[in-house]
Amino acid sequence: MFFQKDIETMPRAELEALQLERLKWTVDYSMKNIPFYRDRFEKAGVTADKIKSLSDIQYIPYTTKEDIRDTYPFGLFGQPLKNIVRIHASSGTTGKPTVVGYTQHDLDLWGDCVARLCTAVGASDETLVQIAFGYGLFTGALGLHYGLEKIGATVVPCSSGNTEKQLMFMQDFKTDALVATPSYAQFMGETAKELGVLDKINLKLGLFGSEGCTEELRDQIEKTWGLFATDNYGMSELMGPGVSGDCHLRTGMHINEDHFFAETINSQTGEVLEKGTQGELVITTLSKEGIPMIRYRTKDITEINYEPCDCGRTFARMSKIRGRSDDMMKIRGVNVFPSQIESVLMVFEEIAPHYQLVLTRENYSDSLEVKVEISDASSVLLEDYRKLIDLRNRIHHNLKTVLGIDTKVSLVEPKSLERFQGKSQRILDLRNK
Ligand code: DLL
Repeated sequence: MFFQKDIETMPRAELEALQLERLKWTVDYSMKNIPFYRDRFEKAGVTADKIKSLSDIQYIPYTTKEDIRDTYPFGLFGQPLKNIVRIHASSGTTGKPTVVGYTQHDLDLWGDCVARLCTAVGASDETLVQIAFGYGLFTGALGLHYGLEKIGATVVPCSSGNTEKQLMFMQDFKTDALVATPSYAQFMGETAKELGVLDKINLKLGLFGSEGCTEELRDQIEKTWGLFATDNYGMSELMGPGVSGDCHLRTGMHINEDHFFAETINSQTGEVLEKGTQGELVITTLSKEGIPMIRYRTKDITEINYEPCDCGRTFARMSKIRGRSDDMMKIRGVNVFPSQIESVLMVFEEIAPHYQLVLTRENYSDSLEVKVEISDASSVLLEDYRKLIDLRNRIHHNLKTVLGIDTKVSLVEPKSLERFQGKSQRILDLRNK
């Protein structure tokens, strides 16, 4: 199913010609309207006229989150506030949030991009969908909200939290689809089980995103709910959700390439990588007016597949996010991503999909403790010391095989680790404490 079939299945040569035209427009527009870009491009000798092919993008400097912070709040806006109709912001853990603005034109495009991705996984005007992302400055809720309304779905803006009420609506409204972070979807499933209402709910589709979710965790969520779980990627700086998402075949997330140009780079050296190579995703917006982003370093690690998809879309597909270059933990010289740990943990039936990674430093040496929750169903294990030790040893062994380093595995009681209604925060870094 398509929302804008002509665009989504455009032959690649045509698509690339469109991208080139829009790239030139974006560079020209940004130079004319945004002093930050004008200064940068003048220094680098960049003008729209000099861009003759898409690969010429390599001569344009990168933009980073620090650039947005340094120009806080509106310094990168391409339009006066009179023409900005919406502002969102992402809550940074350090310093000022990053603030983004949208013109009406941007909001229309945003709605189209989200509508395409929701349609690609089977949402339609027959779908009743509950949005359990937090409404507010976060782009997730309103982004999905307007995209789903655009396809005529019946949208219930529940926001996050109030889990029991959400479960009641799911039963009473016969809700078909859920929009949430994967961790909150899993938590809602656990609560539904506890309340004995799981089999009274008939969710068919999960539109998940905004945080990493390994295939193993996705399988667990599907098993709990009996739904079809899909992954959606985006970030506020680029628009919000709607940058890329699964189609029904789930062989990678289709990038809305008529509005976003994607590259991968070596995050250490900044060198552009061969197409298809795993690296840090760099995105250039091609149509945005409110806050165009040129060669924005996302810090998210992925690889892009340019082969056409069996679904008929010609838009390239990016893999699930493998991690963030700044989430990568360097432990005694070894690079470790939380997603690797999650994949190992999820295959153990005795544990719940809840874990925490605690980093400490002693005598200049880093240690990683992996705290894992015993699942409710396996709580009998807590009475059997020998079995617990055996489970812990098996987890430790598998982690060592995959990561190549020793970790300390601690099994903790059911429901003792914190639950998240928004993005989960699983790393506790105490190394500088
Ligand atoms: O999370 C936008 C969004 C909302 C996307 C709802 C999808 C669904 P930010 O709050 O700015 O925006 O966070 C962006 O979240 O750089 C990634 O590290 C992470 N992220 C987003 N989607 C995914 C995903 C929204 N599907 C940051 N898988 C990004 C893994 C994701 N990580």
